[in-house]
Amino acid sequence: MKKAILLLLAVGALLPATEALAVTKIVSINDFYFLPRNDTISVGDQITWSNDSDLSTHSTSRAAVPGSWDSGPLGPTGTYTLQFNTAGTFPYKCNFHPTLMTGTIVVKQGATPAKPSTWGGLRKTYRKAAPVNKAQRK
Ligand SMILES: [Cu+2]
Repeated sequence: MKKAILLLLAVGALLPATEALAVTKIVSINDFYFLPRNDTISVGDQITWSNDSDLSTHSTSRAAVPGSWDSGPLGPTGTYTLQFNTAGTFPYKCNFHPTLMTGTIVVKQGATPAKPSTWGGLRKTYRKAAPVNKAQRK
């Protein structure tokens, strides 16, 4: 028993003491709106956009801002995940419906230490996108 406790203490000493867990929030893409439209997260957190519409192809994009993100076409069930490592306000839109579909991610300085990045503090993960049927584009 004493050995087990000592072993746990030794393992605990090797782990980082104050590393906060990153959170992943979901932004649902519906037919012609993002839900929630505006969201606030902490540095190091992730957003996963999920196309929950039945038929339409959408996207999440800040393509006009160099070094920012563009999911490309996301068909129904398609998702796109991005980790935000820099505090700031990030407005974005759907490239297919730019006047109807806009949203904003506000990233606040949190407990999670910022990780260095060579491209604007963003790290993207392309997970899955359903095949795009051009006839479905509106
Ligand atoms: Cu759209």
